[in-house]
Amino acid sequence: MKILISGIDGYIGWALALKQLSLGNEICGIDNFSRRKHVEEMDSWSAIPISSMEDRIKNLKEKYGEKISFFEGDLLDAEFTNNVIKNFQPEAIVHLAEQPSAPYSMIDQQHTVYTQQNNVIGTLNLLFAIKNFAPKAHLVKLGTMGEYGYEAGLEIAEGFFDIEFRGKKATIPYPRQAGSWYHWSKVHDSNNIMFACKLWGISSTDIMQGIVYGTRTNEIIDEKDHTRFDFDEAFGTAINRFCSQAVIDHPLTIYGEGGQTRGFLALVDSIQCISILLENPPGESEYRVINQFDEQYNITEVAKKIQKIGNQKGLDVKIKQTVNPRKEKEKHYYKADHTKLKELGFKPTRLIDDEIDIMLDDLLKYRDRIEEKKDSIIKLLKW
Ligand code: USQ
Repeated sequence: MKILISGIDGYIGWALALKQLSLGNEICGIDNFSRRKHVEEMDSWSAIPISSMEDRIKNLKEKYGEKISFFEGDLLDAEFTNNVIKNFQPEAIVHLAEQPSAPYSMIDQQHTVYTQQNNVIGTLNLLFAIKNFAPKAHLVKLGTMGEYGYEAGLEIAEGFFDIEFRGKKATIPYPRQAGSWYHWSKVHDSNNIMFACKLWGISSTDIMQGIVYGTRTNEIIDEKDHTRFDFDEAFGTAINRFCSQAVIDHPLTIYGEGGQTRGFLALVDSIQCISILLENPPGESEYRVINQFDEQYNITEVAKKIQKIGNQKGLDVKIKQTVNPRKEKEKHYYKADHTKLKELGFKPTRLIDDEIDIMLDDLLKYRDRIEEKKDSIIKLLKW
């Protein structure tokens, strides 16, 4: 299969490229390196060092020859986007090229406008390019479980749900109640993609993904294969941040009471899920929504697991509740359907405890790098 990965330089993009190449598929990657720049803006870096794209591609070409190509560019540049799709003629496009941080989107007006413009307009340009130059391509788009939000107090359906209102029945999209400007950008994307499928007959899978964590996949073996791993306040997500904090004896930063519940998925299984979705595309004109996560925990439960496993390794892991910088419910009901991937054959391969164990071992090797940038752990980014 010919697969275009937008955002190939990111945490998931790089790991996915390695997997798909190992399966014999042909990969074209695009990226504007915004993630590297934004993490630098937070005075931070990836805990695990990653090479330049030039070196990454050089290494891959030695193994996979012409099956890998890369173009630097921005989806906001419609001409660039059109040319890539026209010339490569992908059968599938995995769209990961978005600004992914909720805290970053909340910094100020400029960061909010940037996030929504980058994400929403970039996706629109991609949709037009697909319509005009590769109308049969399957668009796999990374959305987030955060699109549904955590306020409803109801079970969350997988995309669509049945409703009866004043005597009439209908199947409609499950309501979205996002909690940050970033999460809203994904909601706007979802609406635009759903409409494009209806309007132009595009087929798309919109993935509502939970929090992804971990340092490894089956293809990440040598140091040169590693994907990035962030721990700063904006770009590090809860588990990855906590593990980084644990290895430098920084107290784990629980916001508020730590009662917020999330769905979690190991990186290796996120890559497995995306691969399954690529192999099982939806029908023509179909807009398919997938809820993609495995286990579910609240933030305190996650911190306690890391404390226990860290202490078994001789670390002295402390937990410290801080004032919650976010506007979010401290505790909430959380039950979300996630059956479609299992029906397609998804079998989780990692449990959270095993993965935390591996992550701590990997991160201990880079303790000095985390220590050097530890001021980026708390930047006081408020909602
Ligand atoms: N939290 C802490 N301490 C920290 C960091 C976070 O207590 O040091 C809490 C937050 O208050 C929040 C929860 O942990 O209640 C999750 O925060 P997060 O930063 O790990 O995740 P979030 O902002 O939701 O965003 C991340 C990714 C985003 C993805 C989303 C999936 O950055 O790209 O869309 O996870 S989900 O959460 O399922 O919407």
